[in-house]
Amino acid sequence: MNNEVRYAREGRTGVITVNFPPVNALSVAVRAGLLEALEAGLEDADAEALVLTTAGRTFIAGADIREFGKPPQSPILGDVIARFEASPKPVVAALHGTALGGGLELALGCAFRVALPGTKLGLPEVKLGLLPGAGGTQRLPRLAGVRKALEMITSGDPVDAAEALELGIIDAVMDAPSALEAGLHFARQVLAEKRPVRPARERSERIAGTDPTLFAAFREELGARVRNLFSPFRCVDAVEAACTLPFEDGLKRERALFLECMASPQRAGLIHAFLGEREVAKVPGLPAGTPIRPLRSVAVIGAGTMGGGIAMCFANIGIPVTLLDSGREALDKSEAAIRRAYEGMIRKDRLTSVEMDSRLTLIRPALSGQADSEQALAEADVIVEAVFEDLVVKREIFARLDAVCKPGAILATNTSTLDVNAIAAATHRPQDVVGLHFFSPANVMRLLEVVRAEHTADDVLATAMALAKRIGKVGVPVGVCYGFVGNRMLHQRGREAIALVDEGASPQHVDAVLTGFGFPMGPFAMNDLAGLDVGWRIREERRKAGDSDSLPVTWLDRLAEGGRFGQKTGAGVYRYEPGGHTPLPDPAVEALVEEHRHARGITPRPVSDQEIQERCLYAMVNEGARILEEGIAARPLDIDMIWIHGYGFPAYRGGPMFWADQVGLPGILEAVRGFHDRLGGTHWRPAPLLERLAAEGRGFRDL
Ligand code: 3H9
Repeated sequence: MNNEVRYAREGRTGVITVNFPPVNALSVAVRAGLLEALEAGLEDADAEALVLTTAGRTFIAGADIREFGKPPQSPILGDVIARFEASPKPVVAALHGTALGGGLELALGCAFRVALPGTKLGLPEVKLGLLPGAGGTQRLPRLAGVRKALEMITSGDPVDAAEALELGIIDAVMDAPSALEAGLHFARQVLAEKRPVRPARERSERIAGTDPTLFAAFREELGARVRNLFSPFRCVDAVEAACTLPFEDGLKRERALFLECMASPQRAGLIHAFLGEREVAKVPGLPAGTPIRPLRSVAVIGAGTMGGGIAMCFANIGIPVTLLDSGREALDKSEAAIRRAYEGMIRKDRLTSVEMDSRLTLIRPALSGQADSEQALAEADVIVEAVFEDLVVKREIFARLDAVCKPGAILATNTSTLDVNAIAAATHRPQDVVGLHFFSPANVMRLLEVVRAEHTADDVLATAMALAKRIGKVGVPVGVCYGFVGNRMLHQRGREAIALVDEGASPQHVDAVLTGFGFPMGPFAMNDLAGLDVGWRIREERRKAGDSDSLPVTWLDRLAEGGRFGQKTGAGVYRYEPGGHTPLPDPAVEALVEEHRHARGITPRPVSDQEIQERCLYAMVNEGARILEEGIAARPLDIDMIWIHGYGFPAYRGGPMFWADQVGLPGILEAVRGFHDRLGGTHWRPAPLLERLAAEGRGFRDL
């Protein structure tokens, strides 16, 4: 027997224990160990029943993701499960923590399932671009019914033990000191009652007579939600096979569909996104055991939309926050906005009113300069400054924080563009200063760029990364430069989007190509949502500062000058019905664009979908390569996580740098060179890193 799976006996019950930290994933060693342990249990004459359990914090969380993409090794999971299902001795799967994917599939192959309260059970394969490939699509509908199985398998969302019991997925929920004890107790009952075993494969009552039109209707529903995805539709095909084919044939169909998903680029992208989200927290060069500073109370300076959203992030995890502003009106408005946001969550069943009340009591508005707000600043472990983008104002605030805050407090700025080194230099403790760049709405968006300035101490960076995790964000470390990583790349995409319209495309054409690529929104619809005034002010500032990368005045600036600020004014690049959010093409914008072209002597030409996609996305990839060269992002995956979690880059494409590797760097380089020759501009000059990797036949993945 191997180290990962052990067999022992407790009274009349044999116990198979999987011990493969961190999540008992079904690696090849675990699969082999399971078969050996089962064999030992069947040969053990004194064992009349068997319990399958796991060590550590969770039951089996699925197949071992790290084996995907490599040739499959025997024994395959489906065969292991078949052996458990055929066991002449009843096997009780004892579940705790999470029973997911292949882990739940193995449990479904056991004679009985018992779970501790709070256990989560699910088939999340679809979130990795896969489908349950070890019988889950065949056994779950037989236990839980077809509609519920379709919902669980295509959403990937788990159910808790109580619901699983109600649905018939498990046989009991037991409040025992451990899953093992629950399993042993249940096994004793089975033996005492001589309870008959009815394997899932033999149960057909819940699938018999399924209305065949259910599947077409379900596909249609899915089409509206996840039109670009491959695996959810294969999940439906597999569940349909459970209802139309004999069990063994259904398994074969499931396996074939699983292999199709495994071979799809979406699977590769989604697994890169899954692993990347975890990898990004491990900051290169930051020792694993770096101490973390305390996080017991927070002060947020500036009660605008950002400040309010940031305060909510901390209140949501039970940390008291003082929200400071120099104006009473701003504080009142912010309080009302925070309440409205929580009420919205209640309406969507994501929060109870009791939870809302306790969160609201944790957020304490305070007028700056008053004794109570000074005291809150003096006592806070972390202070997040979120006032408007003005370096002089921010430096004044940091100088004051330096005078008021306790030693060791972390002084964070939420700037999206300004130089964090210059802000840190306004204090005598630059080691305690870090950038925390939240994205709007701060309480919703998962990305947090953690800006490491020149003197930021290791433990401050480590604390900022830990803080991101605690408030449910994906923290990504970045260096100091204009716009950091996300906005710097966005600037390049925006430049191309505007220029494409100058040359003849319509805004809706540009948006349609990028939503077709998988973004939830095109660049212009996004501008309208964020407010055209925001980008306009930034472009004006950059022009005034003589920034070499600034854009000339464009039709987009003209729209903002005319008071079209986007959704909030009912008109921007698009027009909106009163109170509506659907972007509608506006002839007034067409006329303005036409006028702008005329003034610049441009004759509009047809622009292809391919050109739109390449110019918008290759401009980002080229800039991403520069960002890597400069060390502003340490790894390509950091850029990928920023774009997936902050800008809606489709996770199934893995992020811009992962996607670029899949497209092929030589082809991208050739196109970039072509754009440079045709359009000019330093931004189209190929990044040396892109040139080097393409010449060496390597990809960003090899860095
Ligand atoms: C499948 O089962 C296919 C089958 O149908 C068919 C086969 C034929 N494998 O998330 P955490 C690592 S597909 C390998 O931070 P948490 C993870 O990378 C699978 N490693 O912890 C991390 O590593 P590190 C279906 C895995 O407590 C560490 O464990 N199953 C796997 O926040 C801790 O992870 C799933 O999709 C894995 N399967 O959450 C479940 N899972 O420490 C995916 C995790 O080096 N997993 N790791 O960074 C999860 O949803 C969460 O990890 C879980 C724990 C809820 C279990």
